[in-house]
Formats: sequence, structure tokens, C-alpha cells
Amino acid sequence: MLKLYGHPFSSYTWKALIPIYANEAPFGFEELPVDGQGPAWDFVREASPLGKFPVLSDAGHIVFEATAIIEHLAVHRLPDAGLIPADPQKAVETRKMDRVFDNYVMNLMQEGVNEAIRSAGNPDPAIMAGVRERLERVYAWLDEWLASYERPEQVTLIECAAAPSLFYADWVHQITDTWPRLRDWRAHLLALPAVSHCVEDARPFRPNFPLGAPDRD
Ligand SMILES: N[C@@H](CCC(=O)N[C@@H](CS)C(=O)NCC(=O)O)C(=O)O
Repeated sequence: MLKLYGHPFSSYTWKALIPIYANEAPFGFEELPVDGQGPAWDFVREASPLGKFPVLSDAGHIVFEATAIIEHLAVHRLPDAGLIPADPQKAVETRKMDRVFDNYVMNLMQEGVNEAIRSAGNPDPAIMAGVRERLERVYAWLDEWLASYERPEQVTLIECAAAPSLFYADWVHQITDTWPRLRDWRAHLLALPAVSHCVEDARPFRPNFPLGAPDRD
């Protein structure tokens, strides 16, 4: 039985949940309590060097890093789901875009969130301006990339990485009409049943968003 350890408000937990929900794979969810205590936390801290989540447990395999979890699912549980394209060149492109969403979108979004946490809700305007300026460069690049991206029938590693990173990046710096393809694709991703499931399960936790959750989505 698959078991996923994570939290419903966590972007990287969404990334691992999306392929599971999209393919209706049976699994158990171990929600990590906010007080940081208990057996689920002990398991995560034992599995991951810095105690980061999500962590997947599957018949003796313990996998951390959301991308590795999806690769594991693609090999062991969902080989026909198309999570990683069979075509080698398309697989390279898919893995490249996964890195783009983690390293450029998720990390920048997290910089803004970390600044809000560090400053107890009074973020340094210069730091936030730097985050926004770099997010705009990434948004522009993604908007251009989307001009030739063919939306697949099934979710791939790209959709799994893109949905949570764009969901929360928009809360740090809104994806406006300046990037119409990116704005529309984000809306399309949020409407996918697997993503919408994550959005709804996370809704009760919105008051915890350190920059204040906007009144949208
Ligand atoms: N590179 C990791 C990042 C995981 C990550 O940063 N998870 C966050 C939750 S979204 C976390 O564990 N935060 C707690 C911490 O950093 O101590 C992955 O892809 O799984």
C-alpha cells in the first residue's frame, strides 16, 4: 500500500499528490501535524536528511524529493499513466521543465514567503522587489515557452510541477494579463480534477499563508 507523508497546504506535497489523484491510485495520506511532533514526523525525519516532505513509502521503498516520488510512481505503480513521456527527447524536455518549475518558480516564490516569515509579516520592500523582478523574467520566459507547448491528455511531470508552483507564485506576484498564456494555463491547471482536489483540501489553511492569501482561486 502506498503511503504519502505530507501536508495539504504544502506545494511539494501537491506535486506528489497530483499524479496519485489523476490516476486514482489507492494510497494512504499521513498528514504531518503542525506541532511537528508524532510518529509521522519521526518517519519523515528518519527518511529525509533535512526532514523535508513529502515522503513516499511503498512496499519497502522510501522515497523523498517530489520529483523522485513521481519517477518512482512512473516505474512501479503507474507505468501507463504517461507521467514521463516514452519518447526520450520528450522525456528530456519534461525533466528540464520540472527543474524550471522547482528551481525558478517554486524557489523564488519560497524566497518571498521566507522573507514574510523572517520579518514577521513586514517584508523588506527591496527583497520583495527583487523576488518580483526575477519572477517577471521567469513568467515572460514561460509565457513564450507556452506558445509551442501542446497540452497532453494526461498529467505529466510538467503539470505536477507547474500546478503548485504557479498556484503559489501567483500569490507572491500575480500572473496578470501581461503573460496571458501563463495566466490561462494556470487557470487550466487549477481546473484539473486532481489539482482542484489539492486546492480544496488546502483551503482551510489559507489564513496561514505568511504574505496573506489573496481573495481569489
Ligand atoms: N526539494 C524538495 C523540497 C521539499 C520541501 O521543501 N518541502 C517543504 C514543504 S512544501 C518542507 O519540507 N518544509 C519544511 C522544512 O523545510 O523544514 C522536494 O522536491 O520534495
